[in-house]
Amino acid sequence: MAQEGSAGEPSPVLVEHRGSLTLLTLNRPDKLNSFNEAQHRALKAAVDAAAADETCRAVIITGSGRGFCAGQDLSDRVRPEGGRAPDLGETLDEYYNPLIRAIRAMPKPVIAAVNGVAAGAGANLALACDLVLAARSAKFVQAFSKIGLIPDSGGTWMLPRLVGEARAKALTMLAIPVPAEEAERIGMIYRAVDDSALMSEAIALGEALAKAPTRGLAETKLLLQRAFTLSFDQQLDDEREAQRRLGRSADYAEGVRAFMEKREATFRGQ
Ligand code: LHQ
Repeated sequence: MAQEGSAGEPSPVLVEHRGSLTLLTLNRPDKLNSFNEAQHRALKAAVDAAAADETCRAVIITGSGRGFCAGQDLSDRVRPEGGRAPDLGETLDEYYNPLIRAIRAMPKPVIAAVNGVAAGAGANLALACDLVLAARSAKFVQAFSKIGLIPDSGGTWMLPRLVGEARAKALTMLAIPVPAEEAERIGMIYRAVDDSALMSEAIALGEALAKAPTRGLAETKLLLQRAFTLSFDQQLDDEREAQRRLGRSADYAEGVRAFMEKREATFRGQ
């Protein structure tokens, strides 16, 4: 088990390798792990490294302290009366959009273990992950409308798909905090769990996924994500091509052999 970022200045993202599972912990607890530049750069680098690392077959993103992530660090963003307006589009192009795209494109499952409040881009970072587990005390807040912004980091795309347009409009326009259990009930997240069980449940899920046929999971992830933008016919064609690729994989051969031999399969992610 390797722990990086423990020497000198505390690293804004801790990276821990647990066999084939990589655990990324946002680490600015005094600021509820809100994003400054350093945390952005560190998380993006860690996500890219996990994507490229063939020994990594599942990723967990969580937060240290009592929050998951409070979105942009607004203390960096105070503009004096009459000061020059910032270009927030540049911020999205440089930081948030590449991060969200990297998570959605990563060819392995990404779990969000939401340990506390997830607000603004922090909520949408969690929703960009493939499986969201949240502690019962956690809540999700689309806080953007309180400061005159739109729900970025994919929020306007994800939310109507997850919870329907009517709820998405209410949650975003009114910035209503959604407790974890309600988030589960309305289909915004996978599951709410007891606070004390969050990390053990997330790690158990991550370890199970890290032993699964990784290539099949990656194809499943990408097919499900694209399903909303393709026609049924296009989707059937894409399923055929994915199945063609997977039919040639070692994990498929092992899965069928193991089934016929009535034993547990050993998948290698190949
Ligand atoms: C914070 C923050 C924070 C700094 C809590 N910044 N310090 C993209 C493009 C570019 C620019 C703009 O943004 C974006 C994307 C975005 O994410 S926009 C949305 C930004 N986020 C927010 O508006 C959320 C602001 N935070 C809150 O509404 C509350 O803090 C939440 C609901 C997250 C938690 O409430 P509480 O549990 O009551 O905690 P608290 O408010 O007391 O916060 C604890 C500390 O954390 C506090 O500092 P202090 O020194 O007083 O203890 C806060 O100031 C600090 N903090 N969020 N985003």
